[in-house]
Amino acid sequence: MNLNELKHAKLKKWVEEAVSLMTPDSVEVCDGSQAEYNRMLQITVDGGIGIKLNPEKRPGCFWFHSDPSDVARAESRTFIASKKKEDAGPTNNWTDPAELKETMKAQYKGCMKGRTMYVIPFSMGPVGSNIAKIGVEITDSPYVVFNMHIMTRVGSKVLDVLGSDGFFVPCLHSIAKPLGPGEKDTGWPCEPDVNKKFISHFPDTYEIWSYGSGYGGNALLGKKCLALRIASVLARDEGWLAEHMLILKITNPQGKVKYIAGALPSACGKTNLAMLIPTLPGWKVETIGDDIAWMKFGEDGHLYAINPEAGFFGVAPGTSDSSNKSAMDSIKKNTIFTNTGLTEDGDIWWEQIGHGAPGETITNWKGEKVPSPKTDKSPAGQEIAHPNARFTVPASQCPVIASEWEDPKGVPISAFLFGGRRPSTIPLVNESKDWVHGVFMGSITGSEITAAALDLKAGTIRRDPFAMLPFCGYHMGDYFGHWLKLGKKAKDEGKGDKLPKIFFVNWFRKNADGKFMWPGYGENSRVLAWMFNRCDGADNFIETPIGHLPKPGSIEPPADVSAETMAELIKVHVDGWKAEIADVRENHYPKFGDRLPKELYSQLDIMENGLKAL
Ligand code: GTP
Ligand code: SPV
Ligand code: MN
Repeated sequence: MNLNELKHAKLKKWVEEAVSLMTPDSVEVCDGSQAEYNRMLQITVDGGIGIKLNPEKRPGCFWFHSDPSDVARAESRTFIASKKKEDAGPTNNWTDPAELKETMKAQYKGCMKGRTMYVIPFSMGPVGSNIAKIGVEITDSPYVVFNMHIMTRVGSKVLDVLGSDGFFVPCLHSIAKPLGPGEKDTGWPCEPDVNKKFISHFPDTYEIWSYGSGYGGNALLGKKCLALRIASVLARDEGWLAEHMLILKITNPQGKVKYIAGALPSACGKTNLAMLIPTLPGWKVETIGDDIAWMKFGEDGHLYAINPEAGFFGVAPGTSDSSNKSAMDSIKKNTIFTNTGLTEDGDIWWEQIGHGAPGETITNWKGEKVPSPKTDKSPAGQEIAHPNARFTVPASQCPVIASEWEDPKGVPISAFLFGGRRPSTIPLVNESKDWVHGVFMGSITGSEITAAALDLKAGTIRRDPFAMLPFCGYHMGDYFGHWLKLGKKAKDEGKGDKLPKIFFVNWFRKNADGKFMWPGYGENSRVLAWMFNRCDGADNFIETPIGHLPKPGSIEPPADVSAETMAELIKVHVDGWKAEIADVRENHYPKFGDRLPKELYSQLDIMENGLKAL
């Protein structure tokens, strides 16, 4: 399709302005077809950036490795440029939007020379769903085009829904690597100077401008930029929720179904939980989504969730037949691998894949040939796959995708879970006493930093409220207020009993030897079953100052977990909680100033008093 065929005047004008600023050699409007997908892949293969994997091992699969500057989200280069600084809040990088646009325009000038500009109309959510939203991404990266094909719903059908005046989020992207006459790419094209990369959001005008990165959430702008940072602002303005949550369907042995949405920070287990294979006999888990949930209250008072995405952009290292068989089965074909290892026989490999690699040598994520690993482990710092190596795969290829995953009305949520990587204090599972207490617990959630962010020190604990720290497009204090407001509204309308219950989980407690105390993965079904039964009113809990903990014996420990360890996992660690409260009081809550809802400070007092009485 060419530009003149665009019926939407505002869209056409925006694209024309981008063309005159970025001066690409040509412009293409994407139609979302298979032929287009194949053609984009071929461009990257012909350009020497992508490698087609052995079709006998991985049919339809391709391997890429990126630049060392471009392997994860760049949080320090991510900006929330609201008109007023205070609207971005203390957890976001703020810059004046007018100044930022000037700076970025100077960089965008001529940045697509020698390349094609692709205009990608996409829908986040089933096309036409009343929870879905439309975005249009402009990019000069064919890699972005085929990844967007997988991750979102792309093409002419989206333009049909958009009509001549529908709402869309403009998403401007360039890898920032213009080509001179006859010049060709010599590797992964991007701006290698991290300080020149920009991932910018303009919440007052619902716009996204990204420059210099071709990787993941920095470049596939439907994902974190639109579906979380801009969508969280839309959700605040329109009264719904845009969250960093997986959505799973769970069926008990009696055939009863519930849907659970769960927020865990990046690389803390959402994809794994969404595809979990229960070790508990008779239980079944199916996937609706693995990273993002958009939720609106229905007329009946239930909260309905859709997965706005159409694919998974999953962490590769650690994924194996024993940890996540469904993910391994999903990625057997038609998958894009980025920054994994590449074996001599044209297949992929990563740490903890469950086996060594064939042959004498293997290509690591930097593109270097190194000795082939005989086991599935590598010394720290010498990983073959980058710790944030990822696969991009259509959700429809997941063997446990729920049949209703594309239902435009969404699925009714019975429970939320929040969690993070906490080596101490935080119990295996804990139910909040009520909605306000749940919001309080969400607001104080912390986690060890993982490799999913470029410029942070992995391993240190930071507060990551609702797993939204890098993804909330406005003041976090107001975000907590938004959650409280939705709960209050439901109660005022007499629909409080329809609100999802709120739980906290921690699969990552460690013992004195630094070993995980809980086996995790499929064994997490024991915790999901406990939550499921709580939602049905089971008397399986005890009241404590931190919330409802499992009654001893109400969660049968897995074979390799002793009774003592189990008791340790579900008890109140008074000293740890006291330290937690002190840290929240001194370091966390004061950041939000008077935008922190008063109810949350009261919750801190209530918990502190309760702990004193123990
Ligand atoms: P993002 O895509 O970055 O948002 O990550 P995610 O939350 O989907 O995390 P994912 O499921 O990809 O898991 C990340 C890492 O955590 C992988 O290396 C997993 O093997 C590991 N992991 C997942 N679940 C568990 C668990 O229950 N226990 C332990 N110990 N590790 C887990
Ligand atoms: C995350 O970091 O939470 C991801 C990967 O899901 S990215 O899309 O790069 O943000
Ligand atoms: Mn994520």
